[in-house]
Amino acid sequence: MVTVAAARPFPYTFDPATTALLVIDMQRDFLEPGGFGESLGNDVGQLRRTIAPLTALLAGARAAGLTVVHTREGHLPDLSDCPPAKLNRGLPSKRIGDPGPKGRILVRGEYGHDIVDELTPLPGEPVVDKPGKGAFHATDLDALLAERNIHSLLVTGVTTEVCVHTTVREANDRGYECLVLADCVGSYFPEFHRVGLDMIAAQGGIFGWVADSTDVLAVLPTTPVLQPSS
Ligand code: TIU
Repeated sequence: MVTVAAARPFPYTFDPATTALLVIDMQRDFLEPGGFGESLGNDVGQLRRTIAPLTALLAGARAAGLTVVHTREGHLPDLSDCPPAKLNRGLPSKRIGDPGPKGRILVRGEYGHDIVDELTPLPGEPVVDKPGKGAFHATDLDALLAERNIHSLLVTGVTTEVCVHTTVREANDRGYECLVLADCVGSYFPEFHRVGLDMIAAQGGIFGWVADSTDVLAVLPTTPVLQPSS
């Protein structure tokens, strides 16, 4: 067991062998111009500060032998898995499925839907495609984690108050202990980011814990932990 002493609201203890690094929706559609994020009127540059610390954390997690799981938000080409309420919500300049400079917006298989080059998954790392904001909704994430005996999640990705928050709430209700890495999650709205993190750690850690990635890197083993046999 290792402990992140600086976590708030109190130290976070985890067993690296039963912990996964969850990387949520680090897709070009959210982080680069011409995608879904920009079509909603957002400044995608706000999210890019997460890439460098997340690259370092990913390297540390891989060296420690942690399970690494990536997610991507997106839809089938015929949009049959996109509820009309989601398709029509907001006043986007382009809607989900419309053609854009990086391919059809938020559609699986398109260039913009995939993960940014800096954080490309390694072969063997699960990539969970999700139609919703939460990573557990309509996916096999819970089964995939159970199969690997995962009980704790180091949560990273975008955006803090949307897909990260939804996923942390889902995970908390399913019994996972979530540590959200403040510098590895990002929002188009700095104030939502700050308050979103405060919400997680408030009330004695109502949804989980919050810390910086350097606090985790300082305690991660530098050689691979043995994965429990499955
Ligand atoms: N719009 C926004 O902030 N986020 C999303 O639509 N999806 C994710 O957070 N991944």
